[in-house]
Amino acid sequence: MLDIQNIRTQFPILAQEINGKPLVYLDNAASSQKPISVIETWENYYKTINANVHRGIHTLSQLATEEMELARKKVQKFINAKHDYEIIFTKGTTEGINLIAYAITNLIKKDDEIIISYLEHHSNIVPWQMLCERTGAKLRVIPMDDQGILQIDVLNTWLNEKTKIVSVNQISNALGVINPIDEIIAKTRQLSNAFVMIDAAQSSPHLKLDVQKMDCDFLVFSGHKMYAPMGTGILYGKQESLKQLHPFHGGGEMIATCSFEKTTYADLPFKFEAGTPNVGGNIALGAAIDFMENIRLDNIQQHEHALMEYATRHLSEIEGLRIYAEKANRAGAISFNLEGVGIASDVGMILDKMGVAVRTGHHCTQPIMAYFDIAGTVRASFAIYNTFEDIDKLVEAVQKAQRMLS
Ligand code: C6P
Repeated sequence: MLDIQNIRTQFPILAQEINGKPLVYLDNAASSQKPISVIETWENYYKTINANVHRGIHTLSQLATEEMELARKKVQKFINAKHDYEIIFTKGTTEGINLIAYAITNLIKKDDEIIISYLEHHSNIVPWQMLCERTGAKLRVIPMDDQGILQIDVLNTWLNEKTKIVSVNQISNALGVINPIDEIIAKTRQLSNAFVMIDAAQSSPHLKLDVQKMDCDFLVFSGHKMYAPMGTGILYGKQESLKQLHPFHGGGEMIATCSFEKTTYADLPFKFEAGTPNVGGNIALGAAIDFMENIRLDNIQQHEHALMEYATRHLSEIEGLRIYAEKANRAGAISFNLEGVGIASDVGMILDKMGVAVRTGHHCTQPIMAYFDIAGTVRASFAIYNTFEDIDKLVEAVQKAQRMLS
């Protein structure tokens, strides 16, 4: 049995009151809170090590380099990558997707095809639209049904030699739906030579990731959603796949040789890491991975699954409350509306007054909102420190909002 109360004591922010009420933090899909081990790692880096990496011969620079490269190895192990140089530090999921969508440009011709899904966050839509504008390629979108389940049979006829990349998320941030990425990857391998990219922004905090087992080419996630500082993120790329791509940013770190006539690029991972990285943040990302691995991913998954079941059961008892994708296999987040009373943001404001933090609105997924013909939803999202009592307070606050807005 996990001692959630003990875990909670490791998160100083949770002891706060908001609007005179104990904080119930259920906006983890937007950004999770940070444990003291992560905060102290980051603080200690600035107090005792702070120096640039891979550049200096002096002791602090070497220490900073050692610590950051150790964090890279922790990430490698966390997602079971074959090599540490397949791990690229970024500032988040958005940067990782943009990096690939830009770096792949030279491999894309007019009328080639890029496949995404209906359930994508804007950051897994817009970079591909920009790539299509640059190259004349076409974007195809896997449809979903009214339970937010992707209709992946279309792939049987869509995948062919024109398909250059299939990029989908593992868990939808708006609905919490877990997508059938194993089947999507298997079909893509069977019917095309396309790259596969997985947006793991919402799965890395909740599910065990194994990139070798998944057999994806690229996988991206953000540190700040999994207990690490903001401005940290990871792009994993299979060695053979990354080697086919052009660099994204040019600058320091990413060159082997540079002259006015010609520049040659550094080996992986540095070819994709131009400029000074977020050294303290990356080291603290390593501490966040230690935190999660100490609890164990299967324990995290089990606890959050129980929270999801409890929340679904109790929220669905509220008359007039609609849970989106209620029948789908979901993790991390539950999205709902009080039908006929106010809009999602009105509900969110009342919840905030009661100390309950949730996200309301379109969650950067306007196509999903258009599908359901709504402006937005109320989204409660979970982390390891949430309790059944948090869910009770959420339900109570939603009932109060319903009374106030009716
Ligand atoms: N979703 C949410 O509240 P960044 O902002 O780069 O860390 O992550 C972008 C992103 C990409 N893909 C998915 C599936 C995501 O959920 C997110 C971030 C947050 O749902 C902020 S919009």
